[in-house]
Amino acid sequence: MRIELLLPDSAAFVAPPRHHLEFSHAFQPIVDTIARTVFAHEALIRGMAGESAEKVLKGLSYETLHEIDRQSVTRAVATAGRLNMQSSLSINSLPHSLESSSRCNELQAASEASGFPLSRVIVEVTENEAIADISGFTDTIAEYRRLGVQIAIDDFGAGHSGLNLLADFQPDLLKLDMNLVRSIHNRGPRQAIVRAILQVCEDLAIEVIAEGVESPAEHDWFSEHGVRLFQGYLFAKPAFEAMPPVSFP
Ligand code: G
Ligand code: MN
Repeated sequence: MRIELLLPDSAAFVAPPRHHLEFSHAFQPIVDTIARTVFAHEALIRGMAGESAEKVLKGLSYETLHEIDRQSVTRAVATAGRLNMQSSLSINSLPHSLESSSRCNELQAASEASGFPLSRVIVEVTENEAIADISGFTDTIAEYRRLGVQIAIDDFGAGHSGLNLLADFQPDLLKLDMNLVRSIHNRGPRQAIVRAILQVCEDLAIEVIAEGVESPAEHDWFSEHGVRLFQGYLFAKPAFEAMPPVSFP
């Protein structure tokens, strides 16, 4: 289902007031272990005292969740600018809250105000939500791509659509769900599935990020299979309103 925004043709249109919601972000590095650089930081929603996203978002209405989601993108860009972040910035978003041109305008305005360029913004969406209306979704994504924003599919392999999604939509990046990553080095069936995903991504020129890497053995397996981008406690935990130090393997 697409949310259609009906804009009046008069120039006197005034946007509804937006109340300020109390939340901030922690940032977790996504590292390139070949170049030994920080490729991006993922912005993760936190309470003002660092509370978990789960705690902040629990029990909120659909409308409030979307309002948080919308403010999350612009606020993360503002914080990245303030932190003088030199890497890319990866931000989670619900596909439905991306769908309006005012969102693109807000993102552009946040980028200009903070000095953080849109060419270093990545929007992460989860495959389940993305696939609900694929043609509406690809139209929306085209707008973001025109601004230079890159798109990642988050938690890939955790939902039900899996590889099907890639037939209709090719993201710039694909984040392999941590359940596929966990103990990959001694799980035959996981290895078979992941090898197939890696092959598809190579054929479609999609960069893969292995998420939730906790052990050197997990990193080594992926590294031997051509993956160079990683996120996980092995390298760095998320840090509240800060860019944490990274330990490279
Ligand atoms: O859904 P998404 O992939 O955006 O969420 C990332 C979540 O995974 C964050 O809450 C982050 O704190 C958590 N996370 C990041 N790295 C690791 C890890 O190595 N292990 C575990 N268990 N969780 C992780
Ligand atoms: Mn994510």
